[in-house]
Amino acid sequence: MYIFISGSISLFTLLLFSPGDIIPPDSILHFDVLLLDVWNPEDGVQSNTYHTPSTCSRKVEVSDYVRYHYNGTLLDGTLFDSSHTRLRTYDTYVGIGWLIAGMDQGLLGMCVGEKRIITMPPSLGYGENGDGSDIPGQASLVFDVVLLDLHNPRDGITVTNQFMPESCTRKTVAGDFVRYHYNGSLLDGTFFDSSYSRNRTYDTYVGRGYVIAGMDEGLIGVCVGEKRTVTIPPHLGYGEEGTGSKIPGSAVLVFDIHIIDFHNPSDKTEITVTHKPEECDKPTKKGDFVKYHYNASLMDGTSIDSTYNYAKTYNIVLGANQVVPGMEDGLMDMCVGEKRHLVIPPHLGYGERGVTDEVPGSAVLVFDIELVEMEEGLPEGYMFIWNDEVSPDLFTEMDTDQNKQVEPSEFTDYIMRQVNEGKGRLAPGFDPYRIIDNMFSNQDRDGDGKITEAEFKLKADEAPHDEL
Ligand SMILES: [Ca+2]
Ligand SMILES: [Ca+2]
Repeated sequence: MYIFISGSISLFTLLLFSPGDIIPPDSILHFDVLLLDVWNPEDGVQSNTYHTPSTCSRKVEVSDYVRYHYNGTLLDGTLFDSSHTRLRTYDTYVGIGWLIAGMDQGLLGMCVGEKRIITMPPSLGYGENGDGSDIPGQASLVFDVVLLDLHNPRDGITVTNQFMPESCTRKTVAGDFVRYHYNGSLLDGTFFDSSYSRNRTYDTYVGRGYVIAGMDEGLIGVCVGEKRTVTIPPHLGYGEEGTGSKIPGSAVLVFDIHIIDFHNPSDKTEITVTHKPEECDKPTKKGDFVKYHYNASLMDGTSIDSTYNYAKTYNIVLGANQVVPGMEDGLMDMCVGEKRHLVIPPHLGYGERGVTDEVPGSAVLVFDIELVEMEEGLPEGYMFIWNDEVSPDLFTEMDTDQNKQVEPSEFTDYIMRQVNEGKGRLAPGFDPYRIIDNMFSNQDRDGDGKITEAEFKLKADEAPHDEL
């Protein structure tokens, strides 16, 4: 056994080799000994784990890359080095000679989060000569290590903790646009970022290199509503450099993600008929005035709005751009009494901007609609049509005060009378007086506020199938 002592060592040496004059014969010697280090050439590495993490999906193996913190002391407790004081982890490969032999062995089998004391004799540390500075020759070394991070350069991403929604009719493919929430942390649990804290989803195209490679891969094949944990090794994350402050170099990243919705820019409105009435002879078409109920929500079930809350229908003219294009699609060719489930991609809904405080940007919308009532529209381009034969002497009939010109009030009274008597029809869903005003202006060629017989005829001649 080799024993190293200090304190009185120089005196001790002196006494051993220069007894002569200094120590009188037959003296009783007293040695005050402080044991500093002790080891045996047979000694190997000793590892003592004093903290075991609650979970450990993987342990350090040869050729793994690790990031750890340590305090290095001599056997007497003298601190010679600490990664903590440098405020950065020690990052290295294990088991392939990048470390002193004792550490190469002592780190094997560790879990992330584990704390252990690794003790090694000088033969597995810095040997006879020490490291030339703080570690003396023949010193045993004691490392108090906490493992923060572990991966292998051969690693791909791993997907764990999958939570699948009850139904999943479609999974993401490259080129889809995904909106998701995430919590990002390092392997040791250190939190670095969350979309929840910003209160908005992270939105991106997948499979196009817009996000780190590991996330690009982890977002492929997911369902709306799915949750999963994606663990990403640094070569598929932020590499050896990290991101500066938040993500250290060579860090493994753990993302807990929740898919809110996704769509593809080529998506059309998805229409599912949930109830079809037995009788349906007049399906809706462009120009029809429709009255319907809707429940609107986001893909994650967040309710946006419902006409049932107001106890009145929403009424629009089909094809008149009064609702988003996806809703126009969804209301076409529909029967009174029919119910449908619509999924509307954002480019046919409220787009990238959404609606402040109601619809997030790029959100997929879900509508459950019910057509309650429908009034057939006029043929395309018409705002008024005659149901009967047109009177051959319209102008005279309109000019009730017989002053040879038709004033706005005469015109309006006349048209309204035709409508009320069922002889003519105005396009449904619009303000009748605005339509009539437009018709009047159209006839009043010189814009003097009255229609002469000449203006009347001229208009009729050049556009025989116009409103009048
Ligand atoms: Ca008149
Ligand atoms: Ca005129």
